[in-house]
Amino acid sequence: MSDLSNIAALFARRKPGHSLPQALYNSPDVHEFDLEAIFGQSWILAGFSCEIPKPRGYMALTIGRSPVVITRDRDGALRAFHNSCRHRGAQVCADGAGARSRLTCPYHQWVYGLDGKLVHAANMQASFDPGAHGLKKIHVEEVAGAIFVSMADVPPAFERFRAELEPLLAPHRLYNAKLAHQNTLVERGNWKLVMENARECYHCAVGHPELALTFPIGEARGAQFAKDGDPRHEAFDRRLDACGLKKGPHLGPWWQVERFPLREGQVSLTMDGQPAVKKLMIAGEDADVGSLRWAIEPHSFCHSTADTTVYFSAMPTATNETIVTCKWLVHEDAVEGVDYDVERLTALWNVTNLQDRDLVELNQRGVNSLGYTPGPYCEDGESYVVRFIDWYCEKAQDFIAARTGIDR
Ligand code: 3BY
Ligand code: FES
Ligand code: FE
Repeated sequence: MSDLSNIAALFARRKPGHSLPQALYNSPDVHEFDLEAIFGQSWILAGFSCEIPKPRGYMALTIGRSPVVITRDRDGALRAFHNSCRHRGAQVCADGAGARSRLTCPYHQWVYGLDGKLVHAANMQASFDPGAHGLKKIHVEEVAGAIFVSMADVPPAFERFRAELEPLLAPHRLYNAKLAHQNTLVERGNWKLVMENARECYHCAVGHPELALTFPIGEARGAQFAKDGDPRHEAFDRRLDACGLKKGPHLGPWWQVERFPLREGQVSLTMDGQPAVKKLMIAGEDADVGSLRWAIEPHSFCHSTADTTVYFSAMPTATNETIVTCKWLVHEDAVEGVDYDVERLTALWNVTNLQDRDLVELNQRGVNSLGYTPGPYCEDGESYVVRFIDWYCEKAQDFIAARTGIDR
């Protein structure tokens, strides 16, 4: 990593309540720093339990430039590893998911068990110790059918997050879900611009005419979905009580979990506001339960409506390039073409993500300008952006302080 004192100076210059100094959005050194200090030190929502079925499932993904693999053995236990061969480092499993009983490196065919142990390495000398060359473990946690991994030696404390997410997410029965569709978008923008855009709806009324039908864009300021005394919310609360669904909100240092009502008469985040899947994920017949928004710093948000859960994840791939992955989960018994249609299921987020990509790219082009000056966030409409940026700066400065003693 480059000289941390240069990066510390950038954070020292930032003005609270304002967008970041230019170099934090477009310097290659900061990109490298973010991969290690942020993506290397956080919990990442890797995907869902249903993507790694028992027995012998695996899922591989790349976090920044670190391939990781998550496995589930016959015993049902989840394990996660750096997906880098202990021979000469090749990526063992290509990104994606599937069923395998062994992980074989394509380069020289070293073979690993799903527990990460090296079980075969052809023609190695007698002095070679296979026991010392297993895949390197990383941390993994499972909450209500969602899988989180962390590459940190000591990851952020997880138990409060689990306790807050579990009771709200469990009724969506993600353990009984299947991945109906996933896709990716390459955005020519720094990951922080992608996330700033994803954390506000200040742009939504003009930027997302389709989303505006269902999403309460005027209210989406942050934790202020819940309004005491608002009759709509009181009716919503009664409805949730009747279904046994909890609302939150729970705001943690790196998460937000909250169920909120959609716009009047709308029951799902779809083009027409109606459910996209006939077989609901929650128990019962009532689909009018709003959306559970659960968002994790640094990279993701999900919306769980009665019929589907949609996942959005932003991964930095270069200083000014981010890959956005979107996944849609439906009930495992829902039949494509009968209970749902992929085009209808995915249409709203596809159009929204493309609109957001254009906004991110124009933001990056202007941020690159010789004329760029950090500007003030809207305290009301961009409160979750402020939260994200404050979290980012604090995490970065803690990382720098722990390694150099440079305090903010
Ligand atoms: O965090 C969210 O909910 C995303 C989705 C739509 C707009 N944005 C604020
Ligand atoms: Fe994996 Fe050689 S790098 S077997
Ligand atoms: Fe948007």
